[in-house]
Amino acid sequence: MANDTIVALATSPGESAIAVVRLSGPSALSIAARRFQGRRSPERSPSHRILFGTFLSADGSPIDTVLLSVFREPRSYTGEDVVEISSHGGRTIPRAVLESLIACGARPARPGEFTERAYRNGKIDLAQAESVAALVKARSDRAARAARATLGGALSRRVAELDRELVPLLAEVEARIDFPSDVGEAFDGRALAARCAALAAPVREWISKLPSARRREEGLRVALLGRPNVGKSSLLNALVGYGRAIVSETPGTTRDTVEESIWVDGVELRLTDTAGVRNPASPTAGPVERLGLERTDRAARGADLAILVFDRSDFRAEADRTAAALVEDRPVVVAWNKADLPARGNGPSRPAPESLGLAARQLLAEVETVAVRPGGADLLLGALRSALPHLLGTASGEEIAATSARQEVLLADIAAALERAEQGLLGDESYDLIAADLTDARRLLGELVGRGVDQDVIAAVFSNFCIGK
Ligand SMILES: Nc1nc2c(ncn2[C@@H]2O[C@H](COP(=O)(O)OP(=O)(O)O)[C@@H](O)[C@H]2O)c(=O)[nH]1
Ligand SMILES: [Mg+2]
Repeated sequence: MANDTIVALATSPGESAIAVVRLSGPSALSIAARRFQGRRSPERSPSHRILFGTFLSADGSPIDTVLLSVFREPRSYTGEDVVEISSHGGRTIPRAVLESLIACGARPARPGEFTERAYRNGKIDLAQAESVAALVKARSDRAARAARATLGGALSRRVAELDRELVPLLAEVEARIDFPSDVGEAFDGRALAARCAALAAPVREWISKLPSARRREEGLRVALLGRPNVGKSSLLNALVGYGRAIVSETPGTTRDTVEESIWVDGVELRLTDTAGVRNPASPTAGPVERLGLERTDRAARGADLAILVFDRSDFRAEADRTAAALVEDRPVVVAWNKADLPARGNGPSRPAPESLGLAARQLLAEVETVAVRPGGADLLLGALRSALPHLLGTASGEEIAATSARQEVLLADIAAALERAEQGLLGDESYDLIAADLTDARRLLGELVGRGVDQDVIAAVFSNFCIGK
């Protein structure tokens, strides 16, 4: 039911200094009033006020002292009456507040239901609603900034601009259908085709920027790869700054993949330490090792960037080349580790990257490291920092936000429709078909911001949210 009053914990559950329970709907103020004891009742409070008092359980016993914020419709997140109750955090108090409100008639909210109500009440369009999820998910400052811009209507404005240019174009083509003689020779198919191309170009450019926008939103996945015992786990620990992964002299200690994040220049790097790469057909490879290798493989395939680690003091052509092969065509930073040790044997201690099957364009940097020495991974950290613009694009002007999968498909379809119209105009196709393509492009543009989107799609968008948003 759209008109009931919903409630959810808006902050993440678990130990925290404070927690916020959010209530929205026509009875938000009256329900809150029945559980709140303070100098002023929420029902008599003006909008945008904070009340101090005691929150009561269903049996009237005090749960906690709280701050209660009152937002009256329509000046609230959802557009309805909203009450936010800030209590102490932790596992018990917020749950008790929630239960007390539910006992009083509020219904537990579905995922994304607050934002869905904001959308349905016309506070935001669908693109803005989707950016709320993106904003909360963002794993870099730039992604957060871009999502905030979308929330502020940047994407909606882009859509409106494209549409504004599309409308007269469509009108001209339609005029040709309706009154062919009126337009006559003045009708210039080539000029119109050029206008279609000029509309498709920014959409294509937009699409081309999405992969780096996606990386900014999700953070960079960085896999540490190399044969056993070269110092991958030690390097992860050095980067993270404490003993996260088990380091051992016994090769093959890391069987599972270990994930740890570091933030570099406002970007989350999601480091994955992997089991060393050995020949999986080796007779010594037991089932656990095989599993570890499968996970290594998966981490390598999912990585945006590989840190390929070699033991500079002990390069082993075959095993090290097997590890290098996992990198495939991904960007790579090579770490020549154990730079403190003298080279063993008499081969070259640092073979050329090309001899390892790495292409010059994928090799972002080569550095020497001493994972076990304080500061010994600083060069690696510096190389990662320098690699960021390459992987994430340089910041320039208005930041492109990662779109939802739904929007990405729409953008591709819009570009395709515009290009079909362009080709049609150049090929003297029937104006009905050209008009249909342009009409399609307009409809798809509208769908980007939620116009004419059917209920199932809207439900799917909000089901991806978490509860309380
Ligand atoms: N001398 C020296 N030893 C290192 C260095 N990095 C790692 N080690 C040692 O090499 C061994 C294997 O390291 P580990 O991080 O477990 O390697 P992994 O199998 O690649 O994860 C351990 O004994 C580490 O202390 C280094 O830069 N210099
Ligand atoms: Mg290890």
